[in-house]
Amino acid sequence: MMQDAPLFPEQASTIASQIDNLFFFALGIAAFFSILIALLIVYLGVRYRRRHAAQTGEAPPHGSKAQTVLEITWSVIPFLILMVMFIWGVKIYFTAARPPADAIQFYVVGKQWMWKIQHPEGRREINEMHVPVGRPIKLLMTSEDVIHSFFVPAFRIKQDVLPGRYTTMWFQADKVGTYHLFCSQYCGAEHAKMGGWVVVMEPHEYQAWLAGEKSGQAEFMTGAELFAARACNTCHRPDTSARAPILTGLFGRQVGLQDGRRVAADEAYIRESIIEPQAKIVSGYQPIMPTFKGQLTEEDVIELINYIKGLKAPEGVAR
Ligand code: HEC
Ligand SMILES: [Cu+2]
Repeated sequence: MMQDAPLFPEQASTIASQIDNLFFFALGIAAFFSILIALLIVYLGVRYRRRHAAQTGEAPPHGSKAQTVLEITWSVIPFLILMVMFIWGVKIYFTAARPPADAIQFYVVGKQWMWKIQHPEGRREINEMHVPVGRPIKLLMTSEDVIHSFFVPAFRIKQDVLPGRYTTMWFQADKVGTYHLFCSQYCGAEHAKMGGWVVVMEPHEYQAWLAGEKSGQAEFMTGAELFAARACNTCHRPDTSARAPILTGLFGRQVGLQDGRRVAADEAYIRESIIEPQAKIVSGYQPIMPTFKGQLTEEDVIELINYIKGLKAPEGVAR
């Protein structure tokens, strides 16, 4: 309805209209009470104005039943209105915070001053993100330097991107088109230029795009190449766990630690195992793994995580 209003971005994701409805509800309530109060101020000012010089104010009657009823009314009604907003907001927040299980996972690395995107199939892009329409997309995001924030107004999603940590966000675009992407945390001199486009395509066009020309793709090492180049494979062997744990089937498993804790091997755990190996020692092993802090870019780390995720145990083989 407000497509043409310049301040009102297009709705292009499944959650956009839900967020807008809540926004307009809150705006409507605020406008209704602001106008009501403004009119009452004027009306009561005139109605109870001082009519002659000797007139003094009258104290309101205390403890009357009418007064008690009035006070309860003006407390309970706003309370109920706020509870409606609260419960409605929590419902939307829960949806927005939990990616569906079948979401396709993309990686995003923020860097002064660009967005680097990586597709699950390994395809990389800068300041452009091609996605299929009608599919839930999960973003696993981190920053190479300072705090950035990934913001797509048309999808009504925004999430800070932090150095040294993974944050996630998800969306499902429901309209083919090209939508603006911004960084919404001031991140240095060229912050204003840090943005790009999300290109939403029909699934078959997306497949064609993925398969299409790879020119302009910068050369980079894949996870498997990094695993060998960084000599991870001298300790982590697929056949023996003598020096280091076998990484096959690690992703998604529970890992027992030396101090008795058990942790889930998710992306954040694998990242920490590479950058800060001493933080969590796997039970039964010595802390001999060297740190790779400062030696790998966040994109390298993502490549390695992707590689390790792909090391699936063959059927029926217990680790
Ligand atoms: C010097 C031998 C050595 C090298 C080189 C090494 N690691 Fe390790 N790694 C270990 C040992 C020992 C452990 C178990 C003790 C610990 O948690 O630190 C481990 C633990 C891990 C874990 C956690 C495994 C689990 O079962 O929870 C991951 C993931 C990992 N390494 C990845 C890597 C990657 C990726 C590289 C290369 C960039 C690498 N390692 C290089 C020895 C090594
Ligand atoms: Cu930024």
